[in-house]
Amino acid sequence: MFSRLYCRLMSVTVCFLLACCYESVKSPSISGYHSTGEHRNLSGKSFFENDGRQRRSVFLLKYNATDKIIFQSKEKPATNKSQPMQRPRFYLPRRTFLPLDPKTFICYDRNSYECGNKTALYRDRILGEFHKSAKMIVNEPNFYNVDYRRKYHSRWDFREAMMDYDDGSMATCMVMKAKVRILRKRDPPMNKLPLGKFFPKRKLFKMFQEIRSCAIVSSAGSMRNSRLGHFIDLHDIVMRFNNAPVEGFEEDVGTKTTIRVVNSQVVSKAEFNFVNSPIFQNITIAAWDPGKYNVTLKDWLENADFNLFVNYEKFRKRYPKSNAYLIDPQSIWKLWDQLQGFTRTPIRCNPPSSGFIGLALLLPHCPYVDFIEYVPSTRLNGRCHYYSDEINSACTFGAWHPLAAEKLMTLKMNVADDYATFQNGIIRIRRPEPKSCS
Ligand code: NCC
Repeated sequence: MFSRLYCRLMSVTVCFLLACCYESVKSPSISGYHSTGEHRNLSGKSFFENDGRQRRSVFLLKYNATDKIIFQSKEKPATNKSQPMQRPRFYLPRRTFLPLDPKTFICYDRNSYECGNKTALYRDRILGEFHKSAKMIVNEPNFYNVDYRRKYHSRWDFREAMMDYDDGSMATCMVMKAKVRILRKRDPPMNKLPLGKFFPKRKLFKMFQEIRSCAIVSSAGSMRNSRLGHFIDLHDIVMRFNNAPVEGFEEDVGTKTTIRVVNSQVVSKAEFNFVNSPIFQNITIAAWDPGKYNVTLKDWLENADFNLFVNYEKFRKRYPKSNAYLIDPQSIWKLWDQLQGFTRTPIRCNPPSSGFIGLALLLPHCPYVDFIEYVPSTRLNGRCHYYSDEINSACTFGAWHPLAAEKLMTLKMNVADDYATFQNGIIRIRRPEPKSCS
């Protein structure tokens, strides 16, 4: 078994090195950044190889901006001020302090020793905060009736042991294995129910002949002043969340929107104006609601967390050509299972955030995904969103969703180097080869 594993590790390493050579020879840098410098952090390790993996700058890429299918919406902030704002059902504690002063870690010369050390120190502080936050669960109610039993059999023990040596592909495969998906017309019981008639016939992203790259734009406050708009727009698919606007923030968040992942509060609450707001039109919509853990789709239809079905039907009636889908709630909990399986301590018994669900939905369609400001860069500013003035660091470090665990797992999958991750705010996740996940 070990010799097979050794062979697999060797082949993965060889492929990775070949891919590195290929890209660095073929691909011009679009920003002038290069990641050839060898730096050591304070513990003496190269910070490009801090967990045994060689990582690269995400800017060493060749972009071909031609023949893209671009979906643009005229986006205005999607909150209808005339509608009373409903308080969220779930309490999100407000944390107005930042656990660290990110400004002291900002640096620009990625090849300098000093910048390398600053970035490595920042990385260690952020990881520390995520670990702390991931462990902060005390007597939380099990609202979703999560009944997860960790399977302590020999295979599991072996898998746990292997996680220590994981090069990231195990984490990525686990996310892929959740098979987060949209519900289709033919899925029972939808094939027999009126709701199923409203589902689009087309498969997700059917209109794309080829997808070469995807970007996910988190709604985090640290998107502000990122100036990553152009970088984001160069991707074939751009995913955004909920009612996060583009208008007025183009330089930082880009102009292109292909898909929005929206939670059931946004679909159902009048203040978000889901059916009428232009922000949700002429793009793909993937709406989700968790229902309860381990229930049938029939039960979900009767007991959704927020009743998104009424507005979903209205939306589909009004825009019959729209690509508006519902995400299979069972697949969302499978993703939660994978996240818990990956994390050694118990995670929050609440569904994953839209960000993590979006990643799991998108990854099977893209050779790689650039996730922007999901892991906060040194631009971290305490704001909850880039488009609001609310100060709440709990939005970044987690308070209700198992956000800290999600971000730690995502960091494990990351192939971008520390400078790209913690100074530029970009992590990159490559879709694994199907064979490597078997
Ligand atoms: O805030 P939200 O998330 O819409 O953000 C979308 C995704 O961006 C990532 N994010 C956001 C802020 C931040 N500081 N750091 C981040 O990493 C997360 O991955 C997040 O998923 C949601 O996940 O759907 C959520 O939606 C909001 C809210 O419903 C909508 O914004 C509409 O107002 C939830 N807040 C409340 O319900 C009060 C939030 O918990 C999760």
